[in-house]
Amino acid sequence: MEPNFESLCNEAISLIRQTGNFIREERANHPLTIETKGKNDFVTHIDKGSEERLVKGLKTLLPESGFIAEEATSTEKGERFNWVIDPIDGTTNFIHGLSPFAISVALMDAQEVVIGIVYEMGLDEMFFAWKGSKAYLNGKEISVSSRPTVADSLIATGFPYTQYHRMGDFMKTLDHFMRKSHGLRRLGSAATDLAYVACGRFEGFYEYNLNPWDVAAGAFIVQQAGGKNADFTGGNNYIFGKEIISANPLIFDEFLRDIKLFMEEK
Ligand code: 2AM
Ligand code: CA
Ligand code: CA
Ligand code: CA
Repeated sequence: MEPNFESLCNEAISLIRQTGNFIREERANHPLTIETKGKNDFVTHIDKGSEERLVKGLKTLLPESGFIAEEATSTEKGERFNWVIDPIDGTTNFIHGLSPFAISVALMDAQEVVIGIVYEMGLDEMFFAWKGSKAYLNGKEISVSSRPTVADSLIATGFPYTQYHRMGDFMKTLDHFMRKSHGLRRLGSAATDLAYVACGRFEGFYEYNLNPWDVAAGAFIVQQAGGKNADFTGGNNYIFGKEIISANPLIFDEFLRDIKLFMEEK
């Protein structure tokens, strides 16, 4: 039977709220256990606890589904449906007691995203959309901004953790947008950056070396809010392709041209 994506989205939202409560409780009442996965790559016992709760609950909601989850507490793959989960996006912020950080959950039907949910916990903001819907923030419809040029735009990005050979080119984009745009921001949670493009707080966002769980939900919400996503060549390999630009449709072409100028791999 074909799942109803609207009710599945609503059920996933209540599960995510419960998981958010677990994260808050655990953070307030217990010391944080921090492990290092690599240089500047951290995971806490709460990331894992959050993911285990999400996996268990989402499996109950859709028994035939599998998972692509950052902490790999389940690596089971679904034939058709897979949940793409980041149990805490912005762990470095979370460790330092700083906002934003978010739970990010997407449902993929083969290669297509059909549900996207980003719950930013600092401001208690639930961003979501499902296939065929508008995009919503705490139940109210949202849309991307209508600022027409990069010069008018607030642009978000993230700093590279690896692929340092691309760092020089990336630094040039910072220099470029610092001069050209309204301003540049680095919040530390890619899922939140995308949610903020969806509701018009940012006009554009770009980052390289992100993983599917960082972007799948947020990029889908941007799309349903009237925005556009691409990889740095302008193609549609932005979920698994480790490069994403996301923007309102008015600045999109100009923004992509600017990024290509510096970031297109030679
Ligand atoms: P995380 O907190 O789930 O790891 C910020 O630029 C983004 O980069 C966040 O979405 C963050 O997700 C991700 N990030 C943080 N550390 C990272 C690392 N070492 N490698 C790749 N991505 C990372
Ligand atoms: Ca991580
Ligand atoms: Ca992440
Ligand atoms: Ca994470």
